[in-house]
Amino acid sequence: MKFNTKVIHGNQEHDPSTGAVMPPIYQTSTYAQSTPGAHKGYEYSRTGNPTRTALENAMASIENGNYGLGFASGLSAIDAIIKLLKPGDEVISTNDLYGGTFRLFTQVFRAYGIKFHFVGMDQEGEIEKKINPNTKLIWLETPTNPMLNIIDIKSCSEISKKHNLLLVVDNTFATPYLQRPLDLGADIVMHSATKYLGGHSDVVMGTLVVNDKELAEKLYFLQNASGAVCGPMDSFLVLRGIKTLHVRMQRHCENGRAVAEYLRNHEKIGRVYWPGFKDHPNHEIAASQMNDFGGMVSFSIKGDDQKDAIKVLENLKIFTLAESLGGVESLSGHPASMTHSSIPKEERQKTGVIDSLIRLSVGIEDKEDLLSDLEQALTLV
Ligand code: P1T
Repeated sequence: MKFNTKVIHGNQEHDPSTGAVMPPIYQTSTYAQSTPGAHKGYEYSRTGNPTRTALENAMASIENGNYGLGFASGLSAIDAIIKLLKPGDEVISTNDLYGGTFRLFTQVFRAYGIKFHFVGMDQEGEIEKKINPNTKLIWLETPTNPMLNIIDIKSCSEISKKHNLLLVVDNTFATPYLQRPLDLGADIVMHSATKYLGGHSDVVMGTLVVNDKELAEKLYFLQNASGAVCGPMDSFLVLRGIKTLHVRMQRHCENGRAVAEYLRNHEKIGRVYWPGFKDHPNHEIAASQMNDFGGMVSFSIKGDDQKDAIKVLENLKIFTLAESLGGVESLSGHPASMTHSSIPKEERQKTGVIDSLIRLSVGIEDKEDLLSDLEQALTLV
């Protein structure tokens, strides 16, 4: 089955009892048993819920994996992964990543004795420098949030296999429409389903997909034991979102390209970060592991004055200034004070997240309106 068919039909069945084409929202916490232990596959909705199962199966299908898991948020999905580790274990993570992931690693799990190394994985050889007998896991986002760095998943998977490490790819920015990390050798693919998968800025959710049965069982155990599961309504909304993922992503990519090119040719713009540019440092890797370049674009205004960036953000009209990304509507953000404020300034600046950086999640509106909106805001600086 091809991807565009999978998003609509992959691992999905009509409801067996009524033929309902979309799975019902099983808004129930528990399930009747005829005698203790005799049930129809569901006992309690933290452990399992049919609407969540439908979402988990659909996720596994579109990521080309065997097992899907749904969580209450992207961060709770990450939390479950790190709970696979024990005190003394070490993680090598990309140094440009979502601020909330950095906060979870450094302000929660460090206190439990897990050590995190942050390295520039877009440069060859950086991972190996940190590998030692305690290393257990490699964590990466590609493209990264917010600098749009590209990391070679296949070469990371060669390193992880050689050293018997788990390779986790946060695929939130790319989505399985553009990139399927399990096919490239990753062990776990993680999503903030809040973003492109849900696609309508109306739900918070996280998902994991894996191939290995034993790994899946460990994660199912943690999902149930810690209990940060997604509810049936949220599962339904993300399942509905997935069905249009391919058409939305096509337009996100088209509009993302138009915005990136417009900004690059604008006299007031300093730097534009978008992996589709031929001179992006890892453009060739992006072109080989992704089907297109996505709808996320970051940029700075010439002179790098934070006041100019704030002025532009305050004056955009179609781009809404808000946290998050991946919805049908265009959003703008100021990573330094919003999504990445939990990363200390000196750490942020090392990776390019300067105070004048603007991040855009380019939506699926008419691109001429988006460009006019940018134009009118940029005339003010
Ligand atoms: O917000 P939540 O669903 O818990 O997902 C966390 C998360 C994980 N990974 C990546 C790459 C993310 O971008 C996020 C959330 N990011 C934002 C809210 C943001 O605006 O960047």
